[in-house]
Amino acid sequence: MAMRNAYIDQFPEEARVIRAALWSSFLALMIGGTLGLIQGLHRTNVLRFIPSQDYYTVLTAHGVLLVITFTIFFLVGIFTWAVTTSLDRGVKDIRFTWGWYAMMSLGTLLVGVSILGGVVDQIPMNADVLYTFYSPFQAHPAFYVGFVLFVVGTWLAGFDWFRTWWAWKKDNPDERIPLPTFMALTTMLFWYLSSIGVAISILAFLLPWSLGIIDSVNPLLTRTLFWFFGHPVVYFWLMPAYMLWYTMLPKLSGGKLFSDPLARVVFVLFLILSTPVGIHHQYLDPGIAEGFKFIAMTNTMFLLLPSLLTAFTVVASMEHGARQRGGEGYLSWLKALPWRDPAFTGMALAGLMFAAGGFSGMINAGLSINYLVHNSWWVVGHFHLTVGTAVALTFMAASYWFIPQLTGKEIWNRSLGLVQVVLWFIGMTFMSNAMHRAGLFGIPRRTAEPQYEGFSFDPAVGTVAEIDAQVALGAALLTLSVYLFITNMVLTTIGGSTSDAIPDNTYAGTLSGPEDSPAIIDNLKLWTSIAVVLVIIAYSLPLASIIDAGGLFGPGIDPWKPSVVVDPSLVLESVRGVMP
Ligand code: HAS
Ligand code: CU
Repeated sequence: MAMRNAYIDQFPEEARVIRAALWSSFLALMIGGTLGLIQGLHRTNVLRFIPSQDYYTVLTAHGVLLVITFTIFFLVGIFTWAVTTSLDRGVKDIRFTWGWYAMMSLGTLLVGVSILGGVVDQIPMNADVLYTFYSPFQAHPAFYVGFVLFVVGTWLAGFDWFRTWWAWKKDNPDERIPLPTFMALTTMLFWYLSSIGVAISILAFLLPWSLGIIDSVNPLLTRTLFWFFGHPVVYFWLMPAYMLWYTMLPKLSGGKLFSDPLARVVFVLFLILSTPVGIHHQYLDPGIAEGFKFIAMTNTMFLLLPSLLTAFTVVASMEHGARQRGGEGYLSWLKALPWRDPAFTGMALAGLMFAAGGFSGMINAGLSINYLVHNSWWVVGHFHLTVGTAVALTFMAASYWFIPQLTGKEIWNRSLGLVQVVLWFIGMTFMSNAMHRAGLFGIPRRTAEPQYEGFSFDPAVGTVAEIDAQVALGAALLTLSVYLFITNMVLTTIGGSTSDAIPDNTYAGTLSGPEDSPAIIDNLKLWTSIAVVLVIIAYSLPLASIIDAGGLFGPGIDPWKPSVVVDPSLVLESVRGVMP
C-alpha cells in the first residue's frame, strides 16, 4: 500500500484546528447566506418574511456573518495550512493555536447574540449597526467587546505564524521565505497596521460611549477611523484568495506558477498601499478637504497595479498548465483546462468575475464618478463580485481540495460540487449585474423600502420590475448553491470513508523561482516601515483637521465634564442657608 501524504498525515494536530476554523466559517456562510435570501426577496417585494423594521438587524447579521466571520475564519484556517505546509513544520504550541481559535469563537458568539437581540425580545441587547458600525449608530457594549476579542484572536493567530517562521529561520538562515508563508506574513503586517484604526475607534470612543462613560463622539472621526481599517480589510479577505490563485490554480491547471518574484512584489505592494486609501469610501463626507480625497484617489489608482499583475501572472500560469496538458492555439488552450474539477472551475470562475468586480471598483474609485454611484445598489453589486465571489467562491472551490486534505476523505459528490460552483457564477451574474444597473439610476442601498412615494425610478434600459426579478432569481440560485456546498461538506465529513487516493499535500512549483528576485524583497521590516510612513502622510493632516473642527468627542464637548454641574458658590449658599 502506498503511503498517503495528505495534510492530515503530516500535521494531524494542526489539521484539527484548521477543520474547526473552516467549520466555523461554513456555519457563518450558511446562516449569513440564508439571511441574504430573506433580504433579496424582501427588498424586491417578491416575498416578505420579516417586518421592514427588522431589516437592519437582518442586514447587520448578514454582513457581519459573511464578511467578518465566514471570510476570516477561513483565512486563519488556510494561513495555518500555508505556513505549516510551506515551512514543513508544525506550530510551536498547539494549545496556543486552540487559544486564539477559542478567542475568535467567543468574540463571534458575543457579537452574534447582541445582534440577535434586535429581533429576540428575551435578549436585552441590540446591535443594528451594520457591519460598518460607525456612529451615530450605537450597539450594546457586548457587540464591541466581542468584536475586539475576535480581532485580538486574529492578532494572536498572526503571532503564531510569525513565531513558526522565526523558528524556521533559525534552522534555515540562508533560505528565502517560502512563498505561501511570505504571503501570510505580509498580509498580517498590513492587518496589524490597519486594525489599529478600528481598535482606537472602539476602545477610545464607541465602547466608552456605549457604556455611558462619555456622552458623545465625533461621528466623522469614528467614520474615518473605521475606513482606515475598512478598506484594508477588503484585502484581508482577498489575500487568502490570491494566495490560492497563485499556489493552487497553476497546480490544478497542470502547470507551474509563472513567476514567484512577481507574486512577492504583488504582496509587498498590498502591504504598502492597502491602508492609505480608506478615504475613497468618504468622497461624499463633508468635513474632509478635496485635496485629501484626491490623495486617496491617487493611491487607490496605484493600488490597481498589484491586481493587474495578478491577472497577468495567474492567467499566464493557467496557460502554462493548459499547454502542459496538450492545449494549443491563441485561445483554444482554454479547452485543455480541467473544467470537471470543481476546485479548479470554481477558482477560475471566481477570477473571471473578479475582473468585472475590479472594473466596478475602478469606477467607484474615481472621485467625481463616485458621486453617481455612492450609496446606491451599484456598490452592493461591486462587493458581491469582489468579496461575494472572488473571495467566497474561491474559498468554497478550494474546500473541494482542502477538506480531503484535512479529513483524509474523498469529496462525497464531486459532480455536485461542479454544479454548485457554476450555480454560484450564474446566480451572481444575474444578481450583481442587476444591482449595478439599478444603482446607475439611483436605487439606494441599505433600505427595506427602496420605493419612495410619489417618485419613480426611470431606467434608461429595462424596467425596475425586471431588475428586481433578476436580483430575486440570483439570490435564490446563490442560496441554493450555498446549501449544495454545505450538504457536500457535511456528507464528506460525517459520511465518506477514508481513502488512500487523496493527493499529496503540495502546492505549485514555479517557472521562475525566488532566486530570480533580489533579497530585499524579503525584507519585511523595510516594507512595513514604508507602509507606516505612507499612512502617516495620508492620514495625519486629515485626522488633525477632523479633530480640530469637531473635537475628539464632538464640537465643543469636554468629555470629562460631569453632566450634573456642581457650582461651589451655590453649595456654599445653601449650606449657609441651613446654618443658624
Ligand atoms: Fe471595493 C466599496 C474601490 C476591490 C469590497 N468595496 C467596497 C465595499 C466593499 C468592497 C465591501 O474607491 C463597500 C463598503 C461599504 O459597505 O460601503 N475596490 C475598489 C478598488 C478595488 C476594489 C479600486 N473591493 C475590492 C475588493 C473587495 C472590495 C477586492 C473585497 C474583497 N470599493 C472601491 C471604492 C468603494 C468600494 C472606491 C467605495 C464606494 C462607495 O462609494 O461607497 C481594486 O482593488 C480592484 C482591483 C481589481 C482588478 C481586477 C484584476 C483581475 C483579476 C482577475 C484575474 C483572472 C483570473 C481568472 C485569475 C484590477 C486579478 C481567469 C480565468 C480564465 C478562465 C482565463
Ligand atoms: Cu475601499
